[in-house]
Amino acid sequence: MAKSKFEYVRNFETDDTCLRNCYIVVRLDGRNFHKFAETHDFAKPNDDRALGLMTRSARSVMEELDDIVIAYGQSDEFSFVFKRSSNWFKRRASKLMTHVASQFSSSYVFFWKDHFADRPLLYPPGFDGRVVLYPSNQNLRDYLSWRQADCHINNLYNTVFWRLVQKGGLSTVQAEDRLKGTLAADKNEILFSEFDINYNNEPLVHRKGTALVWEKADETTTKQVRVLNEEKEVTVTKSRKRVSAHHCDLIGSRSGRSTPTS
Ligand code: DGT
Ligand code: MG
Ligand code: MG
Ligand code: MG
Ligand code: MG
Repeated sequence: MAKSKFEYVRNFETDDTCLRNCYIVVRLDGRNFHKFAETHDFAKPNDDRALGLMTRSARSVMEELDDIVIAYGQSDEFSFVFKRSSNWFKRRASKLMTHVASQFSSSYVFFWKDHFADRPLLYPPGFDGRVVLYPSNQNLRDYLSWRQADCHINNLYNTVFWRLVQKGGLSTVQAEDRLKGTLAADKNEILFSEFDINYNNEPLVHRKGTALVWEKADETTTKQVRVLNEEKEVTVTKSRKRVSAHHCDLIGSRSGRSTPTS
């Protein structure tokens, strides 16, 4: 078929192929979730319904899209790591990023009612996305450690901050002043001496975030079969891949590995 005279506009498209042999990381972050959390009365500092919905949406991304080997999420963000050899959508950054962002956003809305039964969704949430390439295993490990360290730092701060406000009778301004210049050890001490809280006993999902990985699990089912005109029941075991969630140190000692929560 002859090309139309308009065909040349295709040449304006830029090449955004991701460099080969690199891990492709897509990180999403909720748009203005400060307001979104306020509007929907999220519990402070952590709302387990909201965290559960983030994880459910990330699971949908892993199940529906190809080649994601691990995902890690905390607060209003989730990172998705594509395997180094992935050739999905010819490694085009915009295709990968927009598929992740739209699958995640539509899942967030689709599964909302399962997590917030008595709370209507008041306006459509959005998520930004970015693509980052990591050439080595060490770089990828450090990336995940960085996000998990962010989770830890914010959660420790928020845990003390909201204790001081909710139980300590301080205003938010006073609590902010009180925490100015404090180190992690000081915050742990405030929690322990004033509120009888050992930070290390706070829920793992809040302290460590959520890692999703593919795991093989044996599934056993029973089937009716006919053998030589006789009905027989046989058990069939199939190995299936499924996404499982962990709340543990992503990088560190081997003993840091937790048992899956789902
Ligand atoms: P952005 O990302 O620049 O559009 O703006 P934000 O407001 O989304 O800022 P960000 O992503 O740095 O911080 C996440 C916000 O989401 C933060 O204000 C607290 C809120 N948020 C996330 N998870 C929870 C939660 O479980 N409970 C409450 N109360 N707030 C949460
Ligand atoms: Mg942000
Ligand atoms: Mg955000
Ligand atoms: Mg964020
Ligand atoms: Mg099309």
